Amino acid sequence: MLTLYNAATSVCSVKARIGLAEKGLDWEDVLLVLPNGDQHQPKYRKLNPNGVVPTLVDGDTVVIESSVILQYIDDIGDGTRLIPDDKAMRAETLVWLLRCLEIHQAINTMSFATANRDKWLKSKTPEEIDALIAAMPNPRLAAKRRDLIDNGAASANVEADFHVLAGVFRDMDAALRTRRWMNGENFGMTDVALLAYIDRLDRIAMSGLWHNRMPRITEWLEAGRARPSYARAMDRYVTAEAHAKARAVGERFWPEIETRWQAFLSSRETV
Ligand SMILES: N[C@@H](CCC(=O)N[C@@H](CS)C(=O)NCC(=O)O)C(=O)O
Repeated sequence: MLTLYNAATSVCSVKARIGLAEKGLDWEDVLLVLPNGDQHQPKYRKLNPNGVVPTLVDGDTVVIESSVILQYIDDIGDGTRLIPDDKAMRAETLVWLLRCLEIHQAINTMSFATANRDKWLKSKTPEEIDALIAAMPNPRLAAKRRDLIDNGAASANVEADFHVLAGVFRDMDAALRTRRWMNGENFGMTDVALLAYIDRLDRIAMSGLWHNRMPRITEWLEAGRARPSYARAMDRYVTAEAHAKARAVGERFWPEIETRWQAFLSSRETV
């Protein structure tokens, strides 16, 4: 039996769960509570020295990094291959899997500049926040987390990650103009890899980043959400009430993000 160390609402965990469900694989969950710092417990850090979820354990094999986990489960599962056979499409897919590292960081920035920051500031003492940040093993990511907690949507990280997101939306829109899914006529690895990230932005009320200019991305998101794998990966982990709460919090921050996003788009147009 596969064991997935993951967290209920974590985007990378949802991504791994969608992949497992698409492949028709069974797994057992070990659910970590990230705001409690479970990811920094020594026993978990032996599995994942980066102190992040998800981690997949298959017997003696420990696999970290959500995009690598997707490739691993594609290799062990019997179901339809997620990675395309076509060489060009496969190369494109691998580039998307590499891009996921920065895409995840951009989604993390948008979450911690808004809804997650709000939650932390309301539920934790400054000392608890300091301790959680100090426990992060990567000093660069810890400095970013500090900046987002201190500065919220005004953080320079928000603008930097607008560049990443703008490129993602541009390339998704271009691909979806020519085909039904990111992987072609069939749902595949790139779709699995991207769904949880775009889903998160929408869940925290930020679909305005793309929707008016690129409605195809919303159509793709809705089609992905309609798949049984999405329900399997999401429904038993996140309640409708929790989704509604995340959206309501996100809506409070959207006007500020939207103002910065529009300024960012205008500045690009004038370059
Ligand atoms: N590149 C990693 C990123 C993993 C990651 O950062 N996961 C987040 C949740 S989506 C996490 O565990 N955060 C814990 C923390 O920030 O302390 C992957 O794709 O697996």
